[in-house]
Amino acid sequence: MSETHRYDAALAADIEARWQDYWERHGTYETPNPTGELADGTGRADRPKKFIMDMFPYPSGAGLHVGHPLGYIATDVYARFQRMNGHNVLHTLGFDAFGLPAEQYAVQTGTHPRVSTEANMKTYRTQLRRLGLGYDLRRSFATIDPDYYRWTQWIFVQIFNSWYDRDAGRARPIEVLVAQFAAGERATPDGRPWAELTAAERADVLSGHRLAYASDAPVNWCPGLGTVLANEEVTADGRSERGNFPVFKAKLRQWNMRITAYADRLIDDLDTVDWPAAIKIQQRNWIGRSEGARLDFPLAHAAGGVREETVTVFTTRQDTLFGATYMVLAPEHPLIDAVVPESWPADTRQAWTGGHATPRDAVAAYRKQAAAKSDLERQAEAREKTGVFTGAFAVNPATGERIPVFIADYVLLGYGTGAIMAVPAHDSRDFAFARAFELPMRCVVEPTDGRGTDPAAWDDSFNAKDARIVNSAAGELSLDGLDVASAKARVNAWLAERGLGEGTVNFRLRDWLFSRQRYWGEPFPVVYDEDGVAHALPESMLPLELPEVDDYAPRTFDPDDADTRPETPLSRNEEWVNVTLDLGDGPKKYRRETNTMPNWAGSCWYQLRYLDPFNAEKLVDPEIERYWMGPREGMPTGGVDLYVGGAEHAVLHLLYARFWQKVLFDLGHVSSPEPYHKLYNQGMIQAYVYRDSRGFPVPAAEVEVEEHDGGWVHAGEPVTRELGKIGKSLKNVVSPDEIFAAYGADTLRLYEMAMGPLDVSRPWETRAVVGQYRLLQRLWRNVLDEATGEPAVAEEAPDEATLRAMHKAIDGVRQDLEQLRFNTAIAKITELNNHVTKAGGRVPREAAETLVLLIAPLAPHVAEELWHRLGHEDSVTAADFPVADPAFVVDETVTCVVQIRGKVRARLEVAPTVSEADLEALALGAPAIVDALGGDAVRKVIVRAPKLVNIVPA
Ligand code: ANZ
Repeated sequence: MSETHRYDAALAADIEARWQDYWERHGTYETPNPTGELADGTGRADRPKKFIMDMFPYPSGAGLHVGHPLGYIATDVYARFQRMNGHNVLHTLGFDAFGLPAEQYAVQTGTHPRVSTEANMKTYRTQLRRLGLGYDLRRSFATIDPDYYRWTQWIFVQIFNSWYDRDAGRARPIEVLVAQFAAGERATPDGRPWAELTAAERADVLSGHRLAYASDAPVNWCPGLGTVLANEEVTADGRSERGNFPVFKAKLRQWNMRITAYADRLIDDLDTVDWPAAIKIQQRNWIGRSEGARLDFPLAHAAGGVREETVTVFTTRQDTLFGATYMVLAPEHPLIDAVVPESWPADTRQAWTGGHATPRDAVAAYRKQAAAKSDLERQAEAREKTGVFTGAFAVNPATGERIPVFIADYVLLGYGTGAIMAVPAHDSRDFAFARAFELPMRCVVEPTDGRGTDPAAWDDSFNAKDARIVNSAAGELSLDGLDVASAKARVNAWLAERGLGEGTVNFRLRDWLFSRQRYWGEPFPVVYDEDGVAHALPESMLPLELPEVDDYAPRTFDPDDADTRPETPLSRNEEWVNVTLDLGDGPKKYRRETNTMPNWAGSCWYQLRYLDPFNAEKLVDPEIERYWMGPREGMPTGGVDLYVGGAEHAVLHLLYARFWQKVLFDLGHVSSPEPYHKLYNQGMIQAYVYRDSRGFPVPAAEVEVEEHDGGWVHAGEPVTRELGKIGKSLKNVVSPDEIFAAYGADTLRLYEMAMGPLDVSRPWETRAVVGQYRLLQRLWRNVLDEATGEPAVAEEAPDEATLRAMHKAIDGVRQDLEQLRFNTAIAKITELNNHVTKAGGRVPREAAETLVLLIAPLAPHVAEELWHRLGHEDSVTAADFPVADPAFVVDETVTCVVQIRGKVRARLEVAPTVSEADLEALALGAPAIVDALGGDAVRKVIVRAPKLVNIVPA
């Protein structure tokens, strides 16, 4: 028998290449828009839409390994399924192509980052095509394309030119604010009329409101990378996420995005999107909304009496005000220098001074020590509490008591007001500090655990909030007997009456540090005039293209040298930096901004450009945007229908993209305030890592299993095995190319989808891939004659059992695909395939076609080929996904109880659809009933199909 039509790797490769060419030639995955350049006359844009998206990749030099495409295959299967369900499906993939690795490679090799990035993208495109991913390639782009980053820059300009109007609850054009200042509706910071302010002064005032602004704030400076970093890019232990270098706080003039203006909306709108609960929690925690109060503590003169200066604290426990027995300021707090006295006051305790002769010495020494620690280290609960007395006193506004003011590193400058009222009896950090520094404690919330009200006898603070306030009355303010919530409300009112403070909401979220000292990023569309005032470039000057430079290298420094300062590669190109431009008021000299945008910029809005990639007039046409992204039933804030990517982006990309989308929404450029309606986090494909006795990874491909004891050996030596990430450094990379060669893309797709539920991590096992290959081989043989390649199906209707198996599979696979349960869908297809194999003989055409249609989203090449050989002209991608006939899906029989005068006499197994007449006949004919009736006549039969028959004899 000739083997030429057997499904093997060579045949798979041939089929796959042919169909990939076919799809490309026919534009099979090209999706029409309702209007504009991509509109067509097919009417497909009248169908319901589905916008299905992956987090786009950064094209690295190593190409794809088998772990990368897990999510891409999943969205592709879902997209194909929805296409077959009659949806107009938008599915494409671009590249997030600015970023550090290309730049580092450029530095090492002298290759322009664009050149290496383009080459990497080419490899990716080849590999993605080889996987059979159905993308509308017309809509694909890279963030480094000037046509794309023109709009990234344009959005920056929109953000720069707007401010957050708290009264309106949204962003508005900056001209509205200027008009308010000019009309005197809004006072300038120093009260002078707007008209009297110089241009630079006005720019300064506006900068305090713009949603994109430059400021001299302490930022995360990473000498090892030569750039500043956003908070989200710094690890919990204060190092750079990339490269793991130390990060220091340094005061530098940098661009920021006022994302904090959106803190509330970023929290509230999480309720409208369909995201994994864990990601929502991470975003909520990152934004960190705390309700509390700000209140002022007056400082005291050494001799007694209050000074003019006050220290404002932020507290979430204003109800414990009477228990505040000292204060703590962050070591960097700006007020400190003004309050530190020349010498230690008389009532200074030895323990407070740190052994220093003067408060100034003590403060200076302590500041130095604190600067060397990361915020996280400083806040660690268990750490020994350190600090020093500043020599200054403040007055507790409720008790009138004089309380000492300390500096301690557990208070952070960047949170709240950078100062706290310390309530040692009810806060565990304060408790530890008070113990270490012999400071008084006062119990003001009555413990509910029987420990009594003397903190001196306690092991730790009492923090429970379901308790009553005690020891809290002085003057007009009494909180005694109130519960915590009422006491907070009472204190808020008292503070407001006296002008001492007010209830407020504080956020942990900081503004987004938006500039990097890099070459390979979007240039800022900003120039500075001779007064140093920043101007956004007009739209006609965009894109501002990245200039060619001789030296792309960021200047990096000794990673541990905190005193270094960054140097931007673009600043080395004087010709580009110094320009004469006409910004509307005649040609003038300007200096360009030489920072570039962070690599998050391009991914903040790419979903919008997929919609309308060729639009030269607008970011996106409003009608097209509404069609694909607009709010609709079940998704009040609109957005992409399905967005699949890794959970590691919880607070970076996913937060930034939501923020940009909201600004664009406020300014009227888009109709949906949320970018991604449904988010799904795929798990990771891991692979075994084998290590030798020194702990070094050995090439996984060369490891063998030892016969006798089942251990692993490499080059004759025993090695250990564990699961880890796939990567070069762990020597466990499996390239999809190997699997294509051994089995074909359809097998790889099936294997990745069958490995387990999509959202859990799973170990790659090359040996197990063959299982899915066999499924395809069996399916192939069930449809075709391997000798001739002709269809081998029976042109007759399937029998009852096969119909049931078919419709059950259809029903189950449909539900599974809808809910992204690809592994169980494959199990059901396998079951049906086994059923028809076992039935023997030729497979009825209807069953064969059902199998082909069910597997089409998962293994599209095989499905196309079989569909074609079964005699269909059109691509299987255009076929309808089968719909189950409920009659065949329900359980085969139900039990019917047959009674005589209400007594059970027989049980019958009947079809659930049995008719009343048939059921009556069945009951009367049942041997047990015939016996029981003993020939008596029947007066009445009551039938309740399919479960009950009651017979009443005469
Ligand atoms: C008095 C108090 C009494 C506090 C008490 C807590 C318990 P969250 O919930 O995270 O917002 N705090 C305020 N600013 C701080 C800073 N810059 N560095 C370190 N700690 C700071 O925490 C708010 C609480 O953390 C505030 O409430 C303050 O301590 C402290 F029984 O004030 B509390």
